[in-house]
Amino acid sequence: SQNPLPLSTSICLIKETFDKYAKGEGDESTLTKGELTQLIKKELLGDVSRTKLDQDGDGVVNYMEYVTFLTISTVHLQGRMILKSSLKSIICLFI
Ligand SMILES: [Ca+2]
Repeated sequence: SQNPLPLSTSICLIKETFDKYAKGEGDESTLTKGELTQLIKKELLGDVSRTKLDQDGDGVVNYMEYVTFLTISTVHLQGRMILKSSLKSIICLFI
């Protein structure tokens, strides 16, 4: 079958999105505050706090921090999906 696997595609998209913004300025393996602001503004819904993403507080967001945040978001979706809430409100609930 030539049909792309939805979950595989989504996982690739998560990495591609990180890389797309991380290569903007400075270290290509981390998101600076500026890059992160752009990513949040263009790719995520809701008022996502940068400080929650930067868990070790070193001023940049590495891939692990980014994936951890998305994982928490995904887990949180499970309990909220029935309510048909927008992703925006879901993200806002736990940050
Ligand atoms: Ca960090």
